[in-house]
Amino acid sequence: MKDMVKRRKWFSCLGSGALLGMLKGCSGSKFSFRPSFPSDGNVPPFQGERLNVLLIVCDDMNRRLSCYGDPISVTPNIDRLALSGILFRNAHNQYPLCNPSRTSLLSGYYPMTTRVWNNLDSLRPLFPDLSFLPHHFRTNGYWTARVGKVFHHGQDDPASWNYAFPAYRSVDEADDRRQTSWSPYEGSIGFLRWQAVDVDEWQLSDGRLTRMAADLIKNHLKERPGQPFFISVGIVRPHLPWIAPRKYFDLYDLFSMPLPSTLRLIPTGPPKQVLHYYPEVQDLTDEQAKIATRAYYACLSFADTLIGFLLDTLEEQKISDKTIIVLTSDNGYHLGEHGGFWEKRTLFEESTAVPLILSAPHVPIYGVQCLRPVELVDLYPTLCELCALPQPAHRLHGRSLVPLLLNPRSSWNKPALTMFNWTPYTGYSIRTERWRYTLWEGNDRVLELYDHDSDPAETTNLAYDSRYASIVKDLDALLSVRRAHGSVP
Ligand SMILES: [Ca+2]
Repeated sequence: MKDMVKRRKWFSCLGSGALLGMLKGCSGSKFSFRPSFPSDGNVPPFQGERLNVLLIVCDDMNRRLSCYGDPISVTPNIDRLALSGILFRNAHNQYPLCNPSRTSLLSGYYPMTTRVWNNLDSLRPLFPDLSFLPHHFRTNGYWTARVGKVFHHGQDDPASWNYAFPAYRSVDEADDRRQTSWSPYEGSIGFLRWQAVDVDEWQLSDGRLTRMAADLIKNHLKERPGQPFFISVGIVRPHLPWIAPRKYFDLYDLFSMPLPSTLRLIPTGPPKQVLHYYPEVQDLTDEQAKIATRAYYACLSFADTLIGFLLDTLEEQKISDKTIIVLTSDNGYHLGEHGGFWEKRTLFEESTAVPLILSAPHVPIYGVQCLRPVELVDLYPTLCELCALPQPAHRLHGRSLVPLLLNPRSSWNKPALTMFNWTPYTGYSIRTERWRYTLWEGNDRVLELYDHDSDPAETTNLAYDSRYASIVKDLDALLSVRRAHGSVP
């Protein structure tokens, strides 16, 4: 039976290239794609001309994307990026909140070691000399630049960049005023605020920053020909407030908006103390939930257009075959699941899972999906290996994804680990291909186990069902190994 499950998943890997190719909006794009056929062939080591890196980090973007199977999402540009690379279906952040997640991704350390667990903490008191990912590229001959929010606000690492544009919302005073003076917004429920605006993409901060990033790429090619770049672009949408040009709201029919099956189902798995609902948004009517959901989708499609603009820039500059592109997000986002969560900061799938698409021109396999559980902390060693850089002086906690890029069905025994602290508990959750296992440690130990083969919405906690005792035991051992690995610098 186990073998059958595995084989079925292998087939789904094989079929995904064709599936992606059928997605709406993929044809007629300017981004040229290689034909899609997976291969198990051996690949020579990465040599020769050093590749550029474009790292796009969105904010609070979950997997409601058509290339991830979402039935209504209009994200043609992310879809075409997926066609040119590997889409990781089971990728997870290490701490579902902006600053802790970004610090982990950029340092290569798990949050148990960074000790960065909120948006004000800094890694520097503990690790004053650590080389963040872009800094490591800079010291190895790359020209590095940041546009927008890459590190969290106030946590930027100046040594990482040859050039850094302002962070989001300091880019344009007029837009700052526009964003803050829209109060009351067109609509709001508690902290959920949205506005369909009658300006185009390029008058909003995310659009301005994206154009700046494109100009930066063009200028770099003129001014420093031959020097590879590492440019990271932080796109803040779909983070709140959900502001987007009106045409993106018009893409979605309000009454067709999906509502989660768990909208009014309070979970019984986690300790009650960690179910930190916001009362003002917990008990939305169906119509309110649909209005909020549409605003989120509008912002997803707005971000998608900006991502497309960056892909077009690489194409126009004839460097798409010399540039590694990574698209991801710092955390996922709940749209009402599990009894009315509208944010992240839980250890459920919607909060830990992030989109992750990696397109490297020298990887011969593309347009396929990988089902193995991977982590944002894996990006540091992956990008080092893809660009033939030495690993940094500190011991990275992640593992290079290159074996999965070369063969998305490679055996892979490492789960994805996400932690979250909510006094009086600290939770540690691992995701394998089939299971989510979560351990909450406080004055007592609380366990959760969900079977994603039969319960992808994570509604039935199997941890205390004796039939699953051996699975709990195995996963607990796996979690212990991962925690030990990630707790030592
Ligand atoms: Ca975030």
